[in-house]
Amino acid sequence: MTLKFYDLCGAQSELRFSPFCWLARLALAHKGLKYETTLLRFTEKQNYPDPDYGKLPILVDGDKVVTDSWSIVCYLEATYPERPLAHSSGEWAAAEFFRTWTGAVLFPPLVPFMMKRVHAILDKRDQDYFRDTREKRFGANLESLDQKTMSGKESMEAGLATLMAPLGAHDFLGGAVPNISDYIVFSPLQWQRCVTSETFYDTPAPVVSWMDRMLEVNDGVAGRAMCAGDL
Ligand SMILES: N[C@@H](CCC(=O)N[C@@H](CS)C(=O)NCC(=O)O)C(=O)O
Repeated sequence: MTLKFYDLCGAQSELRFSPFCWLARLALAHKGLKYETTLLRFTEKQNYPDPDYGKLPILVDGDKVVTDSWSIVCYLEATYPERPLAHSSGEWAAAEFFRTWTGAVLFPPLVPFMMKRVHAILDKRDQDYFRDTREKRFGANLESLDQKTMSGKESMEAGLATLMAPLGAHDFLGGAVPNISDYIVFSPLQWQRCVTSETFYDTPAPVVSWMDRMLEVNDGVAGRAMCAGDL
């Protein structure tokens, strides 16, 4: 049975940027699973395997439709246990920590910075949809959200400084090899990397080195990704 992965793309179909899609995609790559990819835009929900859910990523495995990146991770681990994403319940416990930490510490400063820049890489129909939905969600226009970016510098740098503790002593959050915690923390940074070459914070050297390693693992799936900044 062929696994089918539904991923979000920008105006250029090879520009795949969603942090949640990256998490699922990195989990698939870690497991070395073969799958078919369908690239879809925000406004093509009628072609999503679950149009009512209306979000990506989605994984389809036979008649099983798995929505939500973390559910996809858990489904893959349960269904395809070879090449585990974590090797012990302790590693899974740490992953739960990093999942909460990433949501609480990395996403909040990144989101205001990213909105205007994600908008710029979408096709016209998606741009209208994205502006409308995000401006309603945040109660502010995308440009004024961007003005909050500089106030996120301190919290982003404090968050990345925390990562220096494990990454100053280990190559990966998983130790000598990457595990699911690495993919969780890396996904929002890969989101930024794919969308823009701009930044608003300084990254400590051990985190830069870890990022470089993350771009190379699993046959360089993350490093080979199309980035809007390179176009
Ligand atoms: N909790 C979900 C969130 C997925 C999500 O929000 N995906 C965004 C793309 S980054 C999406 O498809 N949004 C659809 C929309 O805004 O219409 C997950 O982890 O997969």
